[in-house]
Amino acid sequence: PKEIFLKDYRKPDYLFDKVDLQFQLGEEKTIVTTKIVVSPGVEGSISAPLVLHGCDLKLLSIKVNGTELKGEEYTVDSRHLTVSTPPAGVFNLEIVTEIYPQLNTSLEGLYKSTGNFCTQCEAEGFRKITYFQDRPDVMAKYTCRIEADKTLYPVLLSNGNLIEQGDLEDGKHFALWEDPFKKPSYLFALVAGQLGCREDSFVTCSGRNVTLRIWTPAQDLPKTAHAMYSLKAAMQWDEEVFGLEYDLDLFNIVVVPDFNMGAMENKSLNIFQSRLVLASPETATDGDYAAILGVVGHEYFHNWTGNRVTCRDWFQLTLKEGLTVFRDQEFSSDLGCRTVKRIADVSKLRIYQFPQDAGPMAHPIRPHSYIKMDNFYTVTVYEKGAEVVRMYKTMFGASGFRKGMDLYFQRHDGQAVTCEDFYAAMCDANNAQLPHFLQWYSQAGTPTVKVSSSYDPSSQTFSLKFSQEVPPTPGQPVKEPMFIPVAVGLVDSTGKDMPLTSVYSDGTLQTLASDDKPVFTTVLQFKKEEEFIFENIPEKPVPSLLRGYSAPVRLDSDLSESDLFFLLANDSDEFNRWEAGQVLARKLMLSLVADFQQQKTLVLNPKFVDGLRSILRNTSLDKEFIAKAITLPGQGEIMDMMAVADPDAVHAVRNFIKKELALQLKDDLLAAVASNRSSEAYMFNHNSMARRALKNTCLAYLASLNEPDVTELALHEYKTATNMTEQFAALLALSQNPGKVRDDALLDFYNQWQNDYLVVSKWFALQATSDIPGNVVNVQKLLSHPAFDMRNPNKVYSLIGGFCGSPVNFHAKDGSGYKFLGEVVLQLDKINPQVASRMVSAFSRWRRYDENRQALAKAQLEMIVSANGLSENVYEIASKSLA
Ligand code: HT7
Ligand code: ZN
Repeated sequence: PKEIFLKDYRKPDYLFDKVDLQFQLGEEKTIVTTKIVVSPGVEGSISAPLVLHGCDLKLLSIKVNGTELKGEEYTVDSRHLTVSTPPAGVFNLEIVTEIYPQLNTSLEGLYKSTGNFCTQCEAEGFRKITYFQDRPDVMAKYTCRIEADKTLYPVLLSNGNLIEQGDLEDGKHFALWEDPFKKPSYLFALVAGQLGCREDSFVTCSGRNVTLRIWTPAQDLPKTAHAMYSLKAAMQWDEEVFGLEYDLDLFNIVVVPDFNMGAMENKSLNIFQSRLVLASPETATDGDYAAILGVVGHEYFHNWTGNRVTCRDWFQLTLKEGLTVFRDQEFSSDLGCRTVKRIADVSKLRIYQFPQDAGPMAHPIRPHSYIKMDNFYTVTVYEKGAEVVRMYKTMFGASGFRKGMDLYFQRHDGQAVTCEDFYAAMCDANNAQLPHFLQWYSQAGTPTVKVSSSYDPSSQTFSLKFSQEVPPTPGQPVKEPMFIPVAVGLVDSTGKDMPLTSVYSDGTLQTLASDDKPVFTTVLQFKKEEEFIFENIPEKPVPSLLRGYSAPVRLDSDLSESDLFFLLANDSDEFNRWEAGQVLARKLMLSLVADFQQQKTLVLNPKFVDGLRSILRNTSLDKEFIAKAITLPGQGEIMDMMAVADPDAVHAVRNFIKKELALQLKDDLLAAVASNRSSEAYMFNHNSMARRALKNTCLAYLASLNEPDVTELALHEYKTATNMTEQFAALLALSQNPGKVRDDALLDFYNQWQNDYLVVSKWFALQATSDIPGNVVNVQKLLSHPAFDMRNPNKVYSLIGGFCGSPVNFHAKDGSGYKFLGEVVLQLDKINPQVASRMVSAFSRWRRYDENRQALAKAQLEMIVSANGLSENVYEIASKSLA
């Protein structure tokens, strides 16, 4: 397979000014006629051949300026169509291809999902529809005419405005769509099928009335209310926070059950997988509701960050994804609770991105090379990318960030640009120069920031010394220091923030505040080793470092255990309050893991129990914050901190702490469950969700005791629940312990929800992620459950992805988990390479385990790499994992 490099980027030889597409949709075949107005590119030489991408296409004809090309005038291979000597100047190209959407299980290009036609063109799916320069820097205005059977496909949608529709012979009809905005091919979309719509409208800040439609099979329409609410909230928010207004009179969202990722931001025709639109209190959890809000917002925000200003090439993906994730995070924060959202986002980064950054697939947020671009839609590009955008805001403040955004749109509307263009807009708008900051785009690996502190009572100064280390990653053995913004506050002995007046570093004194404008948190920016000395500090403070998680780094500070307990109880920065508890928990878990490995009796530090008890009893704290603060770090996080990851020891220790806490805090936990019951109708607002989160977290602790009274309690919660959030949490609590109660509850749940495929997916996920011993056998059985379907990515992610996320069973000593995944990957690869390669990623950190496990996982990877007909998607991940 061919590796593609960022350094080899060249502008396209030809420009496409106008693209007219015509689709004749049929049951056996679809005919696509593509008419393109082609002109020479800025750097293209006149005699350059015109090379078009194409994949799985049957070419029926090709004409230039109306004349059919002869065989010797073009060549076709499995990936390209090349016109050897195109005419000089502007010319018309017409290509007719035949495609077979009904056989397309890869879910890229044009395919069928439950009888309806739909498309997915990002990243390189358009080339499965027609021959094209399928790259994001080729931007054109499109029209799209769709012809199809009127009974089978009454709804015909594409991008832009509907300009004509009507009936044709033989029971067919047509629709003609025109998109007035230039766009790259990856934003093209088409949908045809039997769909109903929920319609609403939004009046933009300039007074334009926009029609909003959410399309779904008619029976699901009642479940689209929350998505519509989310869309309108997003439109409002983008106007208020960024001054960005929607630019067309129509915005469509279409729901499909079969979709490789979450959703897609096609211009004015977003396509979503069902899970991220459909919700009712009875069938969707608070987590689902929150995800819908975030993803509907995310796709809508792409209209400006991605569509109006797009990427020059796919290496720049983080330009649109990192920025748009940052925007959706801020949107959700503003509509909910900022601290809780920040905790959730940072946890996601630590649980998923840190391991990627420390493994064989580590790559910078802007990768240097790829074999299959699909493999780089990663937590690094998305979530770490969002953290990099967040650092601009941390450094320049909200108004400086807004100025940078304004300049970015002013300079680049309608263009395909690079990460440097975004950086330049931010710096220029703020009259700043931050050359080292660009390292964040090119260096992989999570930096570790070391901090040591000292207080000098005689001079009343407090010093913080920083140093950093960026670990080696594949292809990058040596790193340059990064530019890191660290938000800092100093907490006095009463728990209050000290006013920060001035700070020395590098021989310069910086005044931070005046008497009438006190400052309690400041952002220290450092590159290499640096010391910062705060003046006028009357007593020894406890430093609160990296407030709000101001940079995506691992922090290694010299804070003592008692400092951490103090911050857990007092820090005004709620994120750092949570963080102090997590640092304590991580230290505690690691030391108990060592005890477990040495077969010592496990004893839980009573101070930790006391710390969590006071959090649980603190009525002034937000309830969801409490739920998060009493939740232990995940098994993966702890394994990541070990020289050799030991899933059995980490699992045993986490369970031990959970049970011990449940035992010692039982009364408080019972009280929290009782006082957080409510008979109110389901509401999607922070207070109601926080109440449910706290109740469910406490119930899970209690059920871990596996005692008759708590089992009774969990059963009661299960039976009396009136919404999925509480019903599912109770089921989860009950299913912690193997036995009849668990089996009965799982069966009861399935019987109740068997006709709702989204709820059934949750049922698969719950069983797949279970840590009950020997769970691989159950998961294996579920593969042949009638409700499971290997062609539906959502079900695959629930069952197979879920299983790989349960360390103790996936990493079973006997290799049964690895064998299971190895077999499934090969099966899946034949159906859907993108999904198969996501699954094979679970093997990538095999070197982190003991020798026995390493050998077992490696054998599976070798088996996969040597399989006949393996996709490039899976090959790239598996071979890089073995390298
Ligand atoms: N921009 C969208 C990416 C996407 C995608 C990429 C590869 C294969 C399938 C895909 N479906 C959607 C989603 C987003 O980030 O908004
Ligand atoms: Zn996106």
